[in-house]
Amino acid sequence: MSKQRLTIAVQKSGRLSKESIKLLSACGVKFNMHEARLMVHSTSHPIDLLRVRDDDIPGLVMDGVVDLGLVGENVLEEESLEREMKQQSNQFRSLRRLDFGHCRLSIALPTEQNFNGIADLEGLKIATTYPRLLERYLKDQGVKAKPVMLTGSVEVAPRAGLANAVCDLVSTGATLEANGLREQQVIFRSQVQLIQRAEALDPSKQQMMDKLLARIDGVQLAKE
Ligand code: PRT
Ligand code: ZN
Repeated sequence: MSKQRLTIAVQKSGRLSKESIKLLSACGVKFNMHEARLMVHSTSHPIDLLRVRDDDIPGLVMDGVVDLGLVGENVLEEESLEREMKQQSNQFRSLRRLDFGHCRLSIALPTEQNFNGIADLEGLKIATTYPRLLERYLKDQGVKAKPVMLTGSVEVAPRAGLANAVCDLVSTGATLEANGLREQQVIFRSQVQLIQRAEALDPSKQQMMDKLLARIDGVQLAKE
């Protein structure tokens, strides 16, 4: 990777991809997108995009492999907690919260199940892709429940007999409803953040960075 080019990790394909590219385009950063490519060079600025799974973005920034990343706070905080536990580096700079990718991480139970408060979770198995965020919440609440890690199809876990409840991302609530679940408790609210690696950028990259940030602020302001 060239030292002089700013590298930005973005989600390759998923809910954040389009908005991430749209934001950079609105900043005047042009790309010739090739769907299959991992690395895309800007044709207008010394900027390279690294297109990866969203789960890999925080680690790439925390390890200083890329300069910047656009990622949901749910994934960012989960990775940060995971690394803290493993005593791995989890340092990064939070530059901006951006106005997309809004969602919440919520605990949901089968609709027919009585729920009078968090204490009712005691002893339950809760399926989730975010075990660290869930563990932190349960600990804060003083409730003993068991996170069951699933990387997908979390919402079918109760019906499949894998868990009693779920802790999953929600935006409209339609998915929970379609699976006979009712949202009971929001544990984390998320939107996309622009993050930077902890180690300082060299001056030419920092200059590019300052310009980009000023344009992002302009774009965000114009949206309001
Ligand atoms: O392949 P890769 O790992 O990159 O993608 P992914 O499948 O892990 O993630 P993706 O593209 O689904 O989501 C990327 C990010 O978008 C998440 O990490 C969140 O920060 C953000 N986001 C915003 C959401 C949602 N809204 C969302 N609704 N991510 C997931 N969902 C899912 C949720 O898991 C559930 O299955 O949508 C369903 C619920 O939606 P509603 O509208 O029915 O409530
Ligand atoms: Zn993912």
